[in-house]
Amino acid sequence: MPSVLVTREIFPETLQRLAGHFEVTPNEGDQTWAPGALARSLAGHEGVLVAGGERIDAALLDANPQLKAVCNMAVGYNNIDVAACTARGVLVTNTPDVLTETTADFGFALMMATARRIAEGEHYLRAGKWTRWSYNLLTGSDVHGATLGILGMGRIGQGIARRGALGFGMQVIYHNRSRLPADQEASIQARYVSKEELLREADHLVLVLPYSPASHHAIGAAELALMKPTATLTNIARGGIVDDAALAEALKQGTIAAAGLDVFEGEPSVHPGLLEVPNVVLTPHIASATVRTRRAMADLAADNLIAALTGGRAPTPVNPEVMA
Ligand code: 8YV
Repeated sequence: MPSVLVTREIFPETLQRLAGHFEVTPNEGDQTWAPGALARSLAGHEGVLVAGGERIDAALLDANPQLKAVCNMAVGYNNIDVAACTARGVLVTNTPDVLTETTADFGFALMMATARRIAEGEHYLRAGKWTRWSYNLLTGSDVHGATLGILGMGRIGQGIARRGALGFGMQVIYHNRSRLPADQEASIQARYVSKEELLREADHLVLVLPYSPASHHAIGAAELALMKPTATLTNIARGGIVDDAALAEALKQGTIAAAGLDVFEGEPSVHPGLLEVPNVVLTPHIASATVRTRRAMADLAADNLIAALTGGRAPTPVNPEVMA
């Protein structure tokens, strides 16, 4: 029986299912991995279910030449050196589609919470500061009818665009590495613009692009300076796409009005400047976190692992050339 490691605590049902095919080493007690510990613990395992974004790099692969499959329980796979895996014949899989609508719901919710100052309102009330009605208490900016800017127009970006255009009458503009075909643009009523126009025109800018060296600090001080002082920025993509220090400063100076962040550079640590400013809604990387979606992600990661190591075809490969 092949043997596999699961990097984080996951649904017991998923572990049971895997145990029908493999010798399974779970992460008992959901321990975090010290540097180098994962590479050592992978000794003897042919597969790994990467549940918490753990880093799989060339050094880890070199230390584990027996490894055949790396199955990420996430759609994003910037934690995995895919080229190094491919060069060594290691299959990489991810969990696309099953989380698209849930993540788009969350992106929209975080954008709304940011625009309408919902978290600030809750803190204000809990702190006992609410003593009277006031015409300008926590006034935010409208979402309906506003211009929604989307940077990155994959499946989740399109889900957010659809919500904005069809549900809230927003004008949707987007920028992406490649432009969508005209019929797809029409179906989500989105207009392609340059990155500069996106930054200048958006009332609410949502980041939904994958992280790569090319998208590192795609939003920094210069980009924030182009945005409207009334604009909001929402990041549900990856930390590292935003320069968090520059964003904290921009929020402090009023360069933009507010931000909603589900992902951070160096998470779970959060830049102290972001913790100090009131005009930011902070959530702990939970955009895909509904029970149904997390189950679907775990099921799909398990489907991939089982297929990869038992002679089947993995349903959602990242480097399908390895299966040829
Ligand atoms: C994961 C995510 O839960 O799918 C992604 O890319 O960001 C989340 O849904 C997270 O990456 C942990 O694996």
